[in-house]
Amino acid sequence: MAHIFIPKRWRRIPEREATPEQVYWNRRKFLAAAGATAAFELLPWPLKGAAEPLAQRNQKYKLERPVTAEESVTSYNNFIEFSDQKDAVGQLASGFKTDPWTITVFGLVGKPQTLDVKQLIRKMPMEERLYRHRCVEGWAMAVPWTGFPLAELIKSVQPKASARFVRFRSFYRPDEAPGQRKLTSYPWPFNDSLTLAEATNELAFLVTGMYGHELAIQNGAPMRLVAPWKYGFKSVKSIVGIEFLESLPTKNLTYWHDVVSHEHDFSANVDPEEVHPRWSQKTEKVLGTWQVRPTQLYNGYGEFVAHLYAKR
Ligand SMILES: Nc1nc2c(c(=O)[nH]1)N[C@H]1C(S)=C(S)[C@@H](COP(=O)(O)O)O[C@H]1N2
Ligand SMILES: [Mo]
Repeated sequence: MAHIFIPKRWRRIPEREATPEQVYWNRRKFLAAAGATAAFELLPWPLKGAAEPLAQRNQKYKLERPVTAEESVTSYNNFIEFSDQKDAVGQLASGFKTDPWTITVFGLVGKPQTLDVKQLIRKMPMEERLYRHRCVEGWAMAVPWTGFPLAELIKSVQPKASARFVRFRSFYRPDEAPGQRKLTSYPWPFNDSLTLAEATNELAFLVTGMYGHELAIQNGAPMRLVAPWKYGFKSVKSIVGIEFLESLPTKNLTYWHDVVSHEHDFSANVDPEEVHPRWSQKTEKVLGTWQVRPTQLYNGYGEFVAHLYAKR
């Protein structure tokens, strides 16, 4: 049997205090189920360094299609801070430092703060969800993301009554991100926003892992938003700022809206009937297999979000 190494710090303090509740219970479950076969797995994430905490899959969010091969999800990326060539992003992002990483929460909140991502992960209730993802360009995928509900973070910073929008901001590090040096006409940094009602919807997920391990840099490490009922560009990667606002700003509101405002409205909900000037949204192609499927209104998440919109 593997030797179990327990760091001194963990021996001195009671287990309940030493680990966040979630990790504690997951560890108990793991111990009961597997015995102490993989001692490494028993340590909470920050001590392991690489792997995610033992997040349970939330069975509420179901797919009607197979999970996309991870290899496809990490080799075909929109992340223009690095490149506007999807197959070049992975390589160009590979040396990008995502640790240490802090996220500043500011604007109309009772508790503005700067959070260390690793500490945040230990505090939040981590879970795995299988979500569909649909890019406005017409490709789609299905991914097991690990993360926690955005609503949990929002609750903890106590938005003021006047807060109505939440804006997410990505990094600006042109020395390390070649796209930010080359694509100079774009409105850096990458921003996108949700209404507070959308942001506190149960589907809005802050993601720190995929396929049972840490998030790949090209997919938005160390933490990204995933709003699966909206076109992918709303799901800001590598977030450094979360701002609570009373009204919509006219600039840096939403990245693709700023760039091509006639093509994208603010809400950017997946909609097969959307009239896109350059292509139809009626169908989508599945990454990897390139199978063609009908696009679903709200990307199939109407039961969770349709009430937010008067339209249909
Ligand atoms: N910071 C940042 N976030 C971003 C983007 C980007 O270029 N920069 N692209 C968006 C777009 S258009 C899509 S479709 C998704 C792609 O996510 P994926 O590479 O994990 O599939 O990320 C979104 N988030
Ligand atoms: Mo996209």
